[in-house]
Amino acid sequence: MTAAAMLQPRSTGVQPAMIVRSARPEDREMPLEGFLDYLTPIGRFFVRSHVYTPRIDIDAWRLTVDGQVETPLALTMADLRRIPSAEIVSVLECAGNGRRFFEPPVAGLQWGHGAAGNARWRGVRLADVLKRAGVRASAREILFNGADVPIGTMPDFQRSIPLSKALDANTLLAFEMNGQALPIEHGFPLRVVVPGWAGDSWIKWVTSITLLDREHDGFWMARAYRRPIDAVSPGAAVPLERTQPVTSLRVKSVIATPLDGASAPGGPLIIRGAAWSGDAGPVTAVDVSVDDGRSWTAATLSRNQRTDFGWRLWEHRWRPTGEGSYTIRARARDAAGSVQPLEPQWNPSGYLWNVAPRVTVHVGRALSAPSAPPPQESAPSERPAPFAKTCLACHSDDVIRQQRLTRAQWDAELTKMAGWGARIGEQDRSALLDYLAGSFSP
Ligand SMILES: Nc1nc2c(c(=O)[nH]1)N[C@H]1C(S)=C(S)[C@@H](COP(=O)(O)O)O[C@H]1N2
Ligand SMILES: [Mo]
Repeated sequence: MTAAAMLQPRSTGVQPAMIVRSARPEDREMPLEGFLDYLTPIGRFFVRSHVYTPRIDIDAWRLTVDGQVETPLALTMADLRRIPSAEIVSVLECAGNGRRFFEPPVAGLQWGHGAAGNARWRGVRLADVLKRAGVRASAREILFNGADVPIGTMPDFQRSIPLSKALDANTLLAFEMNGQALPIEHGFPLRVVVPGWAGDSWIKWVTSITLLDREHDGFWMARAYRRPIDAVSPGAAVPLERTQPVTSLRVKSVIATPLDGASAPGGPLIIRGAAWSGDAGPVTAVDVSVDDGRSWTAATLSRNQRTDFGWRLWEHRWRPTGEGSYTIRARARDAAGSVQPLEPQWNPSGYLWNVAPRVTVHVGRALSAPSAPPPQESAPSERPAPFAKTCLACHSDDVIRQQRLTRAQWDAELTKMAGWGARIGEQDRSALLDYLAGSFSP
């Protein structure tokens, strides 16, 4: 092993407490108790990778900067380390966090609340790197690409952000997370940090930056990570031209404890969680209701955690007035005055869930009904023969088993996968569709 190879951090490995949404590629969710930590430990930080984690040869690694610049650059890590560094605490949250709560269900990783974490990021300001290259007047958007390689004929994961966000002093090219070298799952050796914006803009393993005179028109900008411009009735289709790219996160709180369905013996109870916003941070207040939203009381926010983009822990001490079931809700407010909604705003890709969380607790002796058993995964019928070679060649089956889709939605998924290189014969296709629609339905 060369010295350089030793520099590459080992994988932190799957922590037993993580919820594995997909084993291959790696997609792991933080359990709810993670919202009790101010800084999320790396081993508990969610992972969202569209494709397999790449291998990085740090000796050969370069960051290129080209396109609408005066001087194209090819920087080594040593070059970057000579630029004065900056540090910021920021939430990283996947646009699809909370997708499993949308009704009717939508396709995609069925994240609960935990595709979010709060970390201290250190790196160089993107603006400082762009300044060295010389931004031409024609530059409008900054396109990032990473070292990960698409599976099959899937489009390469590339995203662009507007020049104004790229020049913001908070936007970094980070090489450290919580004081350690960036772990490989989180983008070693360098990732984009776009505080306030959803995770899809935070490109990992970044190797190239291209200045464009317009928004990038690749699949991941033009077809994915887009949200409706107008309100949508649940389940309705939205034409692409009535959508816009996902950018800022929205004001949000999550209840870490008590857990939904928990029983409490009576006496004082502490309700705790975390709250954050996007470009409109910091969070300025969290209100808690113990009567399902009829009345609200201000929770206590941690005083030394008021940053623009990090989350704030909050707590509310509560003494139940008697035995029975109580429905607890929390609702955050940000510096712009936006308040967490009480009702969902459904959208076809299940993005930006930020509904005021709701948990029910049973206080007192076991008089109250025991909590409902967790929903059973429907028993899958027998897998058709082509399943293994068509589906499991590229990804594990966990990503399929978590879906709850109609036949039409499964049909659309098969079309998408065929477009990404899955070879599905006509006969195999109907067998697969019968199996998927029969086994994993809403
Ligand atoms: N190169 C690359 N960057 C990427 C991704 C990816 O698949 N490839 N996933 C993005 C998405 S959708 C999210 S939510 C975040 C997740 O970052 P994490 O795995 O460090 O939590 O990385 C983003 N950056
Ligand atoms: Mo994401």
